[in-house]
Amino acid sequence: YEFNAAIVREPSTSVVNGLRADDRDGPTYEGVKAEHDAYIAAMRRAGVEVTVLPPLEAFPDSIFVEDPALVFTNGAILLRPGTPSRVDETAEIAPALREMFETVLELPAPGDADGGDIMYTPSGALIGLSARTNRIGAEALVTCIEKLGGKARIAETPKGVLHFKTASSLLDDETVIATAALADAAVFEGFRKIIVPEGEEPAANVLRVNDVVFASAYYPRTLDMLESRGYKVVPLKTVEIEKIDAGLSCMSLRW
Ligand code: CIR
Repeated sequence: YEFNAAIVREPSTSVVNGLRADDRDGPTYEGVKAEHDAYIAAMRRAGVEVTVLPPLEAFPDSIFVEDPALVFTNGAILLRPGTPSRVDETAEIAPALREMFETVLELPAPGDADGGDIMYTPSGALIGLSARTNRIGAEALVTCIEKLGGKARIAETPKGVLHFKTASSLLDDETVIATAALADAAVFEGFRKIIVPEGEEPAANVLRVNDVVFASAYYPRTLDMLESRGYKVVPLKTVEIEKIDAGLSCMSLRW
């Protein structure tokens, strides 16, 4: 969670058609744009140099750059998003990554993996299986991460969660925040676990950036809990992006 650099992508006006699990109303472009602008400003205040990529009208979900790639300080991995409308986002982000990283690996076909399912921890990456990340993809990804000199292991996640990190996030070297359902799933053995209060499940997607924690502004009990444990919280608006199943980690690639 110590980052110097990040990549984000401007939302396109097509973001109003972003994927969502149920057919509730989509967000407005202006609403998403305002939340995204505030997110970039918070990143910069936290000491991160942010590269902003241009919007892609053909890809409504392309603002969520976390999903088509994975980055480490010594290289990047181009992923294969596990939903048809997002597969070609990888080719769109590849040129920027090739410019910034000397080593860029590619997740081989036929497996799928979304970056939203990968959590970095001090002992290696945790890859959560989900509707977007299948076992073949996860196993191939372990090999790619090892080629970059890292470690990774695969974790089962409960059904009904879009991404592993929709329901859990790393807060510091020893601590994760998670929904009760995921915390019970035993993937976080050895970690101190902070469980989000019932009714505030989306609050489990926070983003630790250097000495602050970005958290959704709408879950007061979670914000209190984080503050009372000594975390410096930066509350950010997420109403619009939550309408398309997204949270704070999804909007950047960080290293
Ligand atoms: C999708 O369904 O792919 C987008 N509407 C939301 C992606 C959220 N990304 C993430 O959790 N890493």
